Amino acid sequence: MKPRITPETPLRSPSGETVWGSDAIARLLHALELPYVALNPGASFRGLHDSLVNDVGNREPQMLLCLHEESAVSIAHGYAKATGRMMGVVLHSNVGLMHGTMAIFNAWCDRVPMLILGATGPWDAARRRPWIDWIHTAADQGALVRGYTKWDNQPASVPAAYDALLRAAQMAMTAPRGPTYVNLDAALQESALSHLPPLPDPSRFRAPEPPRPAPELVARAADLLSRAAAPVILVGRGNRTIESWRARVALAEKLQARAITDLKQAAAFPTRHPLHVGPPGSFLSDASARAVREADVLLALDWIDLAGTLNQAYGNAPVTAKIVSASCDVHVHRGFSMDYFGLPPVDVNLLADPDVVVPLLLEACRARPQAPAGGAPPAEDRRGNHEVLSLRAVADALNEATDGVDVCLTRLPLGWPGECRHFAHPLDYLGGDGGAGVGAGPGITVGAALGLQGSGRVPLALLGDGDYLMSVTALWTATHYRIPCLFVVCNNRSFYNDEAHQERVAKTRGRPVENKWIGQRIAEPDIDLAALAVAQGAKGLGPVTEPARLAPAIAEGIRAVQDGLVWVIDARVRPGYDADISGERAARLERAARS
Ligand SMILES: Cc1ncc(C[n+]2csc(CCOP(=O)(O)OP(=O)(O)O)c2C)c(N)n1
Ligand SMILES: [Mg+2]
Repeated sequence: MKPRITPETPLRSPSGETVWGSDAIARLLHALELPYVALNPGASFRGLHDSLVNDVGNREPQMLLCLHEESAVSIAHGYAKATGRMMGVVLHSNVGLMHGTMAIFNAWCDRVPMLILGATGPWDAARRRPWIDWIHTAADQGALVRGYTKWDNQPASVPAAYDALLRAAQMAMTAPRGPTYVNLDAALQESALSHLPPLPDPSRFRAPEPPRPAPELVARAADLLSRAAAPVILVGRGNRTIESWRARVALAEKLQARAITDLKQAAAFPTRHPLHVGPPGSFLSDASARAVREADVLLALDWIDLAGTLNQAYGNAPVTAKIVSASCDVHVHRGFSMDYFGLPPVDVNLLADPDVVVPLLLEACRARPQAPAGGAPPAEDRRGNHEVLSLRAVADALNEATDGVDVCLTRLPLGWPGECRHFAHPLDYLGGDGGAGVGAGPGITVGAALGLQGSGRVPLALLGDGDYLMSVTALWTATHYRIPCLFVVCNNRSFYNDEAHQERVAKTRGRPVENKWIGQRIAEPDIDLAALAVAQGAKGLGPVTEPARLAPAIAEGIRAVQDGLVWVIDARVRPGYDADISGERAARLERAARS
């Protein structure tokens, strides 16, 4: 997809004799067809900034100015979630990188590709300006993000920078995908070159085709699944193509296997399908846990935290089901964070991308004619008359307002009742933020909206007030570049998730539950969330307090987004959740299963 937003067109610059180090780097980024670079400016990359504007003309990549580096990274994250494509980010020296780190961690945990360019004051101390170049030069800047990037490098010459950028792009796009970081020395960017080192041809440095598992392993997996009495598919991370979606459905139908999905990852299987066991959540529902426990063969398609899921279903009892795993996630495990989760037992390990594996299994499996034992009841479809604006009431209003409209949910709030919204297409929902770093929602939504331009889908975020407030200035990038999207802020005027935690602690310790709001409530004064949108050129509506008023408000917002606006609705929801999101219930079930 080519950039669709109106570029800020620079005046033509006179063609001079001199070529600069950063010109060479900018031309390579152009050759890589990087569509956008999100950034907040800084002197450490003033050379590159000049080259992007004046040498390559602010086109491929086109700059997206962001008001905070965390938004810049989240925008690239959302863009990759919606399109599967990588865009760039430029972060200023150590300080810009520090601002971007949480969002980089989210992108890493979510396995999305991203080319992050960094910059440092001149490594050659003799070329540093007093004071500022010294505080903005770090001995090993990449160390700040090495634990949650696939690769980092600080090239010392233009040919080395070519190599680093090609490698960074290739590695970011090789599954399991993720962010890579190339730190560009300010002095290298600002060096005059006697000639432009010849640009390499990026088509010769592309990410490799994904590997296919050995045919004998596929045959063994297919045999296990075809002979199973109660097969279950844990449908985890998958791509956003309709072909892969259909292949998953075809496999489940051929095997008459029940399918379980999860809200941490994007829509990957139709939730209304009779084989789907729901509702999807951050943890297994009771019905899903039962299905896992009763399965004799489990097929895990890059399922996030397979060991934890087995634990929830089995407790301490031995895992009796045979397990087939299709995932290559093991290739990105690093020592810093535990996003590799517990070590699950696996009987057939297909070390490959699940969307490569599914069509192979579909071909190799024999059809199982019988219906699955105790097929899942269809997910709930009830609509209520709501007296208070609960998350369930928000879901009903959303369903009413989006009837017949193609919407892409770019974010769901904590405590979302998974049974209240169905997914029928891979772009119906983009999944969580990967690292559970609050503040990701606004940027991810703007980036996804950018990627969805021209698709006919309305980008729509339902997000917490805490999430919105942490990164609300991401909206300005959307209004400035005319990237339409709709935000429905589920405003409980609290970091409520943690009120629930304080309540649990108080109960355990016999202390007053009434104190749980202290240090949590975002009230007195209430923040005018709509005004924060208006201040940035978006339309802001609310607070909406009446349940009956929300559906018309969302419908109006959708029309506005279709007309090209950025629209925010402050929906005053009651504090409290309609789903278990703490994992405490899951842990209780696990303990019960153990005893
Ligand atoms: C960066 C970051 N800070 C703090 C937290 C801890 N935390 C988890 S959920 C949450 C509350 C988020 O508030 P909001 O988005 O309003 O959702 P609510 O809990 O009210 O439903 C907090 C503070 C976190 N996960 N990430
Ligand atoms: Mg809140």
